[in-house]
Amino acid sequence: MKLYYAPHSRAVSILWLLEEIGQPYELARVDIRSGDVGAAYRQVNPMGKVPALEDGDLRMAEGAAIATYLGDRFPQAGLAPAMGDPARGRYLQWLFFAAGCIEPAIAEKLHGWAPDRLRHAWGDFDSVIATLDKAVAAGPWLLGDRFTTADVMIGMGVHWGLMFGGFPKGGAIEAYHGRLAARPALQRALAIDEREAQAA
Ligand SMILES: N[C@@H](CCC(=O)N[C@@H](CS)C(=O)NCC(=O)O)C(=O)O
Repeated sequence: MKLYYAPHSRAVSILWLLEEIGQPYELARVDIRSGDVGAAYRQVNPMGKVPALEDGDLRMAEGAAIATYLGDRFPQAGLAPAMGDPARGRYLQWLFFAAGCIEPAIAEKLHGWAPDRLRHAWGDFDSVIATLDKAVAAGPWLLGDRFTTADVMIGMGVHWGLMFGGFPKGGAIEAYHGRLAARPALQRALAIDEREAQAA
């Protein structure tokens, strides 16, 4: 497998997931900050963005889709409730909540967009925070004792939200982040990301 990646980007969530899965993979650096990723990479992802994944003949993009694919592709890692497992419904809900609600809520905060709960698909920053707070309060993970790919995608959103997105400190969300930060796979992914950033 090959992960198309750039340091300090959304590709870090898939890097973390690959570290959780523990199967061999390689990193392919994409220079997203040069202004031109090149025609060859646009064959992989017409948006020119990272992450993208290559697995045999498959090339695919969009972090949430890649995470869903990888969770199912390696059932032995135990990171995704199987098809037909009732837990899969909630699992998918949280898997998509990261891109669908957390990301735009951070953008709302960062760019000072006027909240518009009714019209905005993510509700608003405050309702996303309240929902998240409730979801992670019991813990340790979103599905209770079961750590899943959804924790990786939500967890990366929480990581960035606490760093620069105005997420509240000192409550359930920060405690959840503390549990995530203790995972060796996340520590390895962040170390790889830092090493790659230094080498850039
Ligand atoms: N919807 C995409 C967003 C990916 C994305 O925005 N990636 C940024 C890096 S964090 C990127 O590649 N930007 C370069 C560009 O747009 O040219 C996903 O969730 O995977």
